[in-house]
Amino acid sequence: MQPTQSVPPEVLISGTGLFTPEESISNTELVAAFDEYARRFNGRHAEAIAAGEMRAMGMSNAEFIEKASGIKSRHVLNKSGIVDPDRLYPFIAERRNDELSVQAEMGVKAALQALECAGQPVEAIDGVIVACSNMQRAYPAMAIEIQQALGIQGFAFDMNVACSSATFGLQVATDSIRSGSARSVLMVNPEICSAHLEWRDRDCHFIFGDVATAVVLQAADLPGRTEAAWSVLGTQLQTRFSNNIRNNFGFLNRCDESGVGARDKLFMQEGRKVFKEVCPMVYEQIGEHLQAMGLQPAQLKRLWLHQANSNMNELIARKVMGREVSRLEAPLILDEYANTSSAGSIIAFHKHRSDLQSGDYGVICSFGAGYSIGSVILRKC
Ligand code: CO8
Repeated sequence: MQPTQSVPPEVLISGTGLFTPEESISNTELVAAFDEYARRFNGRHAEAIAAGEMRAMGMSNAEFIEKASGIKSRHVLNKSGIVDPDRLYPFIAERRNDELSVQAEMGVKAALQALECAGQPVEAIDGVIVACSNMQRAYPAMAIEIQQALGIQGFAFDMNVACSSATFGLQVATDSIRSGSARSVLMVNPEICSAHLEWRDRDCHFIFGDVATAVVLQAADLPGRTEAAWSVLGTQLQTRFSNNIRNNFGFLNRCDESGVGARDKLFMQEGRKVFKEVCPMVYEQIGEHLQAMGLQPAQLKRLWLHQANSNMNELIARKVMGREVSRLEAPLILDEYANTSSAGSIIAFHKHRSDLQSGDYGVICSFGAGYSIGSVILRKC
């Protein structure tokens, strides 16, 4: 008997979901709270500042923020704590172990929308991946909690590749379906960036927001609402170590009391260096990835890019396409959401794909800490 050769199934993205927190902070509100904090700080330390023993805190500026980053506002789980000049970080109450955790709750909201969009019953899902920058606890995995909350069988696990978690998650899900270890996978990106941002540092206090996104991937021959789905043609991942975006928070912290509460236990970056070093890596990767798939940049109808900085996205899109690129072709969502780490490119895909036609090509591309870059080339079914 001839051995049968199994052909890996075509993998589709058949649904996406988005949970947006109700509360939002404009640049003006954020700057007012920061400046008040800075004035009080400078007042408390007036003598030391006058004696040259301490540097006065500089004021923030809403125009600078919008010009340097493109960000106008950010959605957050809790606004009152962040805009309180005596605090400048969110209030997020602890929950009992028998309650759904905050991160799982926002993930479930996005996941339900994605399942509805895909027309998939929970029984059809074989695996759940939570892919995001920071987990609210070490274990058990948030993905397993979401799996239980939704009544999904099979497996679930968490993974973290910072801002590139979602594209890396898309590759893992695609590979699982191609290899036959799952027929359908739910990938969720619940990002609570507000809890690991230093809102008292003017260099970065404007950068992040909170959100959750979810994506359903499935084998093309599974039933569902696949007529508006996107075929995953290829995924490409790249990592290169850098200290330019770093957060040293972790379980080893208590083993050396001298570092507890120090600045490096929250998000830190060398923004200029990141901008300069990451942009070429991204546009070169997208170019190489397209070439490997036998595609020309001119065939790309949309670039759903990571949402960290509008100037960065304009540069990357221009270099990929070899011409100026419109906001329609490379949509921006960071003006309203700020940087939502792994969720940014997925929000762009969620909100800006319905006008595209059957056979159109697009790329989801993330980039960030690690450094880590992921590109996912799609064709509309
Ligand atoms: N108001 C007024 N002035 C300011 C402010 C402010 N808020 N902030 C800085 N300035 C001043 C600076 O002090 C500086 O003054 P001087 O020239 O006197 O020294 C001047 O403005 C210029 O500052 P910068 O050089 O820092 O300004 P840039 O033009 O470089 O803009 C950006 C800063 C917007 C941060 C920009 O560099 C940028 O966006 N870089 C790319 C960042 C990026 O892509 N990072 C990757 C994403 S992060 C990630 O991967 C996720 C990690 C995990 C999630 C963590 C969640 C918390």
